[in-house]
Amino acid sequence: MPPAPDRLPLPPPSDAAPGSLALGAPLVLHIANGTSGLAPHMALLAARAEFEVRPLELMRGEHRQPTFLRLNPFGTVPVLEDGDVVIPETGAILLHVAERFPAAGLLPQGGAARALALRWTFHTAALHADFMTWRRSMFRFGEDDAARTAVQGWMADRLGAAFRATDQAMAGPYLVGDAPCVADLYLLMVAGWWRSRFAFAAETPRLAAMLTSLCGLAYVRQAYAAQGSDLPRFAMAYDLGA
Ligand SMILES: N[C@@H](CCC(=O)N[C@@H](CS)C(=O)NCC(=O)O)C(=O)O
Repeated sequence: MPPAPDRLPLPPPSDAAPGSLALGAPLVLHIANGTSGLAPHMALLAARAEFEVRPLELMRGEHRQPTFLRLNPFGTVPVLEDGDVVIPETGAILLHVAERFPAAGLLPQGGAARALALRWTFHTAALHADFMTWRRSMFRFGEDDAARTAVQGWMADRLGAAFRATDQAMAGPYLVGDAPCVADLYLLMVAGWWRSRFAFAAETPRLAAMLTSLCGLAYVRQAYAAQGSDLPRFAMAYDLGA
């Protein structure tokens, strides 16, 4: 994945009235295969939404082209277009899909369960940001092995501690009780990227069971397959030296 630009362009002026929503047109999900669009892709499939996926090639810099920067001036995928509404940011897309398709049950409707689902969604967004910092540091530090090793160690501590705490704090077989919500899908995506660096089954058995169970869902399998990504496995030991 290419490094983040040092300077970000300013957002273009918008003609839309603040807060206006023009929903109804076909949904379009902009992604780069195997990256942060995996969880939104799962959510759209779970919701049985009609949507089109438009993959970009990050290595070719397609996310830095003016047409894409008009959608997301920060130049990151995923971005969801829902009619006139353009939604960058993985967590925001997940919550939007959950609210747009309530019958899918991807977000509890209210009360403590909803608050908990929001808590886990934001918590996972923070882990996601840390993960991306680590990914970008690999480019930033280039041949500087000491710096790369230091960041890698810091990230392993940070994500490992977060996964252990999650294992302890889960309110049921899923993050928020008996059914998966968007936060579970989000966590699956991030944990899947870290699967060869953390002994999920040995260290966090409840979390590993939850992630494994998610991987049995048809819409989850379909999203990984559609993006040409291997389905992560959490019940086995990876070679953690990798
Ligand atoms: N905060 C963003 C981060 C998304 C992100 O970093 N996406 C990566 C792909 S996984 C990307 O677009 N990288 C291209 C770049 O930063 O130049 C979100 O939650 O969607």
